[in-house]
Amino acid sequence: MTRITSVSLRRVLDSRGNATVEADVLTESGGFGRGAAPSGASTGEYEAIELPASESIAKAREHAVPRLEGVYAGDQRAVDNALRAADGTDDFSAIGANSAVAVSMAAAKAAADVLGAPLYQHLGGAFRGENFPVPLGNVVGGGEHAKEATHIQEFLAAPVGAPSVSEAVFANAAVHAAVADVLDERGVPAAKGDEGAWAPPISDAEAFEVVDEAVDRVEDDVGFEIRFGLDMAAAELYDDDREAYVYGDETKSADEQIEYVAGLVDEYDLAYVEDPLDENDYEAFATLTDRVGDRTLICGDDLFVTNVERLEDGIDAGAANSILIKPNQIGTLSDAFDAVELAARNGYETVISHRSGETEDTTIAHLAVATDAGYIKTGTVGGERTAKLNELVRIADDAV
Ligand code: 2PG
Ligand code: MG
Repeated sequence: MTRITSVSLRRVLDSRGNATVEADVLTESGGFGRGAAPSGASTGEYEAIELPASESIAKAREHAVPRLEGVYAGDQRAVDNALRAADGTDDFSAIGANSAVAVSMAAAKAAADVLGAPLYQHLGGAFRGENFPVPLGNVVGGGEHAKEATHIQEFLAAPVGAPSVSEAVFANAAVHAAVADVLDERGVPAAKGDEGAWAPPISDAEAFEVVDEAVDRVEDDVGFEIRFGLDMAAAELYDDDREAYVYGDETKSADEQIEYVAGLVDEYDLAYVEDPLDENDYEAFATLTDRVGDRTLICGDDLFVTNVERLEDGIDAGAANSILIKPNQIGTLSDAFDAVELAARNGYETVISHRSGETEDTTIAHLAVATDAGYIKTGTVGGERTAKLNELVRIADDAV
């Protein structure tokens, strides 16, 4: 029933106005699934390769589509193996990870459609975990997502004490609104960055004050614990030639960066720190994790790129205690599941994540529930972000 009869690919807009790949998968019994690839701006050096959308579509039509017809959409490994075989490289540089991930997600949705089951059930089995992922909400940001704003890429509200996913989602939106109030009181104008976070022209030190204040206000209001965290995207700050992290006119050595981040964890009781160090420096990651990993999550994004081999190296080195999972970093849902499984077996927390360039696709909300992830990072406001957040609320309400 889930045998694939057709795969079609087209160019659609992403949230930055760039072209991205959308895939439709049809099965012989009339099952239908649609998936669209997201796109990063602060991409890791070791990610699977995204090709220009038109090129990726042309290559996938030529090499992948003929192999996919006849494969069972309900057999996700078979679909993803067909994509890998059609590509023939390790990093999807032949057909593009953007077409691969769009087809992989569309096939999963087509299979769920045939079964008449929500995607998270098809992906994760019949049992839904008791726990819903805590949404990490980007409220202030800069780096590659907004020039002239903070050096640190993302300040993320973390409503760890929220009694429900819905209250967590609304708490993050309230922190986003409170940040606007605090900035206004300080006379700071702020546009928004790529993910809808405020992108004020202030120092990182002032951003900590602003977010801390906004979180406190909302915490008082809602009556449950809200902390915050960071995505430092430090590979973008790191200058290989100078062997230093560059913050405008200032630089920090790796040791100074470790000292700086450890100090921030203690001063602000940070719940989460993503990519605090360069993607090639497992050793510095390990030093920091050893120091603060008992009280915060040290998460590898550009460090691990959802890749089991890099995660294995990280586990051996003690580099982190959590991993960011982005299906398009590796190219297929099966590969993303393998990374989740390896992480879980080794006590690593998993954080399912959007990209800065997004679409209305809601697959990651289902993926987070299906894999019982502790966290989901998918923004706070803006249609392509709320698409996922509202889907999470619907899943919790059994209304998908
Ligand atoms: C990140 C992501 C998403 P990008 O660094 O975690 O927030 O950004 O998609 O630009 O890599
Ligand atoms: Mg990141």
